[in-house]
Amino acid sequence: MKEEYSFWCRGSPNVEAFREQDMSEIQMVKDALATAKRVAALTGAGISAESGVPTFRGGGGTAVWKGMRFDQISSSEMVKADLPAVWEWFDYRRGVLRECEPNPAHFAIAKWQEQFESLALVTQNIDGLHRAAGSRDVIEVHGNIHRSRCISCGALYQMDRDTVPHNPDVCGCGSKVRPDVVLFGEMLPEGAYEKGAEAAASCDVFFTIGTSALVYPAAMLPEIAKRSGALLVEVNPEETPLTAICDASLRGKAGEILPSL
Ligand code: BJW
Ligand code: ZN
Repeated sequence: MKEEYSFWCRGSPNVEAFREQDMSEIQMVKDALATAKRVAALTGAGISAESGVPTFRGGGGTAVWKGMRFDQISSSEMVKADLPAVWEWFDYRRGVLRECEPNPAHFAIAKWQEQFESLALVTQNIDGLHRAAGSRDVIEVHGNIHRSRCISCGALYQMDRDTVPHNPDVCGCGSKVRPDVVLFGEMLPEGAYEKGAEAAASCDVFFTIGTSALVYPAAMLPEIAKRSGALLVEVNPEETPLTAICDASLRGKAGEILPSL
């Protein structure tokens, strides 16, 4: 299975435990969390890396599926041109996900909802691992891999995680179904971005965790939070375009850093 996914991004290698500089930044974040009432987080593929879910980018590479870059196959054009190939790619990933469980980062965030007056969790991930860890009201801006949608009437079908390959393949209306995920060139689910933007504009602390912050409009949320006066904290082994505006950049794995906060 693995060899078909020729670049298997698994986070940055050689990430040492927290550097000395991180310790003072960690303390700053802990102090902020001690008084914070409203916390918001944007998560990306990196938060699931320690669960065994491959990322798209990072470690200097880009994910490729059977010789095709992921952004080619995860595109609205490909749904029109070759829906079976799109399903093959998503069914493959649903097969990988059957073996994956939430990691300490997902559980740490799930605990935050009991700790703060409000917690808004916006995820770009389609893997469902936040919910599996106990997070409620997760704002899934890029959809969910375990749901499919009729290309004609829009009917939704929920699949359990063991249903691989997908089922059904055809809607009751006779049209094909496709994965209910947001591909390049497609609109986000109605209201999802707006909810995230509202949370970003009104929180005390905003975390951007395990995301390369390259994909819009999700990457605008940390910028909104910063402009609105939140403390902006990045958790990522690598720098991102957001690093320059972050108040704290905690370099390391989310599964190690988040529980330590
Ligand atoms: C760790 C770690 C560990 C590793 N711990 N960290 C404005 C400017 C330019 C372009 C645009 C723009 N607005 C819109 C666009 C176009 C486009 C876009 O953003 N393009 C850019 C790439 C240039 N956006 C869209 O098309 C969006 N739609 C839209 O805007 O609609 C309006 C519209 C419609 C029509 C015409 C015009 C406008 C939709 C975007 C949908 C993205 N979908 C995907 C695929 C989903 C399905 C699938 O899974 O296949 O979503 S793309 C892919 O990237 C996926 C992810 O959710 C998304 C973000 O990736 P993420 O989560 O950041 O992961 P990685 O892999 O990039 O990064 C992992 C990070 O983790 C790395 O930094 C590692 O270092 C780190 N890491 N281990 C912590 N242990
Ligand atoms: Zn239908």
